Amino acid sequence: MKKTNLSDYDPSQVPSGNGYTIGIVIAEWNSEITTPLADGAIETLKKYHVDNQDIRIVHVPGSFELTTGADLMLKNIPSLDAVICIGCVIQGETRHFDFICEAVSQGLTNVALKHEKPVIFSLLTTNNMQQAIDRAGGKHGNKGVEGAVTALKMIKLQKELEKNS
Ligand code: RBF
Repeated sequence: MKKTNLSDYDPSQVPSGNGYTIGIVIAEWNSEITTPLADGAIETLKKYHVDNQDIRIVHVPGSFELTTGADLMLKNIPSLDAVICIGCVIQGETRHFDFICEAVSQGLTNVALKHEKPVIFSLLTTNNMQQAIDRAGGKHGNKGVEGAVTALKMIKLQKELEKNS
């Protein structure tokens, strides 16, 4: 079975982001990975016509803080249509990996439901650094690009459903 790799997305299926305001929360831990992920997301948003000034970027120390970062952005910037959360957690010798991944996935789900806005999970959770490199512009694409495409699709979906309600 062909593996789905959204980095091979069909450009004709990506909605225009013209007029959308999008937040990006970037974790500083493993910045050699989160920086290319963020660059991929930003480039993709611009490619699909999101204005530079409508891309609002904040940094948080680690992936665990992505939840608070997204919550604070949505609370304080009411014009935001979605938030893309970018982090990289690499399996270590202790159970931190499990606790952080669990907290972030549950936390971001809760933030999305609380604010009723798309919150995009662009968190790499890998066994080692090479797997992260492969997904941050390497042989498995760039998950930041996929996060941006997902944000545009989810905003469009929300706007369509709200128009009909
Ligand atoms: N943050 C990450 O974004 N990626 C990691 O791989 C990561 N590993 C951590 C390992 C340990 C042992 C600790 C204590 C923290 C780690 N963090 C990591 C930071 C974490 O997301 C958070 O910033 C701190 O725990 C402070 O709340």
